[in-house]
Amino acid sequence: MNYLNLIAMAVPTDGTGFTFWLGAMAMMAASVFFFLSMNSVDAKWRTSLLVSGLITFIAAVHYMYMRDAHAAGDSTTVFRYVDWILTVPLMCVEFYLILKVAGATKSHMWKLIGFSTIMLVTGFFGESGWDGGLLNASMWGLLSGLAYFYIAYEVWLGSLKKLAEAAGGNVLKAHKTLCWFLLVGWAIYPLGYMAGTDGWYNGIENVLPSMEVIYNIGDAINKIGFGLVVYTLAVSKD
Ligand SMILES: *C/C=C(C)/C=C/C=C(C)/C=C/C1=C(C)CCCC1(C)C
Repeated sequence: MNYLNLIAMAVPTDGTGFTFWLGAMAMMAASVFFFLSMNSVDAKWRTSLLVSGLITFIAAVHYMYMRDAHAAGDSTTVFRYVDWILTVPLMCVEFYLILKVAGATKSHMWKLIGFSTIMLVTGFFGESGWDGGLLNASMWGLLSGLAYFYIAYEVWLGSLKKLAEAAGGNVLKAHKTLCWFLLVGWAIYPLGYMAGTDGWYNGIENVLPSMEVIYNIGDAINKIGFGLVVYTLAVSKD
């Protein structure tokens, strides 16, 4: 039986499978939208829209693989983390492009990329059960969380905040939006991690949706939602 038949059978009974299917479609549609919008905005925003489209395009491809893996009953962890290790640094590039007008430098960008890489690699070790002794899932999750907090700190209260405040106006507004995506949007992921791994937080999976569904919601908000914020910025006349 081919995957298409499997999916057709799974959709009515497998809500998680359906969110992969919906995710793939939404990411594809968003990519087309961002790419086609590039020509109708001011030149200074074109790269940002291009990056938004690349992020959702890379995700769309991985969602198709994850959809099929899930339908076949296989793990999606590797596809998930390959997707993130490509798209999260691109999101850091996006943050940098938005704050560049305020004076953000390449070194800010590399710092964000560096810490987000640490965040993802430690998360991957936790999910793949690497070590399992002292370095169990909750320990890896803690290390990953520290890297995440550092990123949030740097953008919310650190040097990037000072730059945005000095710039004022639309840049400051864009910075505020970015801050909330980082604090609320990115915080969806550790919830998914806790729902899908073992640790002091065991039992949380009883009150939360599954890890996969939580990650899919997070990706929709952060990849498509954030791209739409960039689009709104790009078409607004200042
Ligand atoms: C498009 C994909 C995005 C924006 C992915 C973001 C992922 C995270 C912010 C993941 C964070 C994690 C923690 C803070 C702790 C537990 C392990 C992770 C990797 C799920």
